Amino acid sequence: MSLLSFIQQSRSEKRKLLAVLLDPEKVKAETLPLLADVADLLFLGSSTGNGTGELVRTLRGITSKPLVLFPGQIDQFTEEADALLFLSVLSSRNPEMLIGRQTAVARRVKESRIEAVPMGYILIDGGTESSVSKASCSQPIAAWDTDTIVDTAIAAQLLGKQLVYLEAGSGAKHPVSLDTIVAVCSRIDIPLIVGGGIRTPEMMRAAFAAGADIVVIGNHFEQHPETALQFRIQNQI
Ligand code: 1GP
Repeated sequence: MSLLSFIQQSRSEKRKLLAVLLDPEKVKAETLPLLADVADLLFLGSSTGNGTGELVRTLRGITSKPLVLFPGQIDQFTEEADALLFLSVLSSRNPEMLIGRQTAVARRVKESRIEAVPMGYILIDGGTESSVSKASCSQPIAAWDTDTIVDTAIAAQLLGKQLVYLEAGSGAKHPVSLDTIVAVCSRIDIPLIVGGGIRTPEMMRAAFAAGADIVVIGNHFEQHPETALQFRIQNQI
């Protein structure tokens, strides 16, 4: 089954999904079996750095869960993964992040036949300068500016994106607010991903209850992999 069909089917069955974000340069190999067990999806990537190909090969020996590239850089592309979040940073006004980097890698992606899922990526201020903000040389949308966040998400859908990702930034002090999640998901018809600064099962469940279809957790599991089982989704909220 394709990644998009899996996400859409889960949504129609009201099944929420936990995506564990693995940074190839930071993840500890001994934590992978547990994290892969708890996750519904494994996102691979980071704002900088490389090593996704090797991580995909390691994970193939551990899990059959979908391995999804969530790249911060073009050189993180590997056709060995199952799917690629082909994202455009719609909160940015930097053309490199809107179309430049996508153009640079487009031919390789097309020729690889990997499933590329068009995604609108919306960076929201999480109270710290995020590495994605630095790496993309673009400003996040202010957390209070719900109208702009919602309008950007609607624009994503109208542009043909299949997913919207509300990102507070890795290690954000403040995750995307529940009010923002409610406002966005009441106005778009495509699946919603939320990530950045989610550190407890309660925060994860609250994001789901507000309307997120997928919650992404990275930083917390890097620091406290031993807590992963507490996040297992019992389907459901
Ligand atoms: C970052 O949204 C993801 O791109 C996950 O954020 O690392 O804070 O969990 P955290």
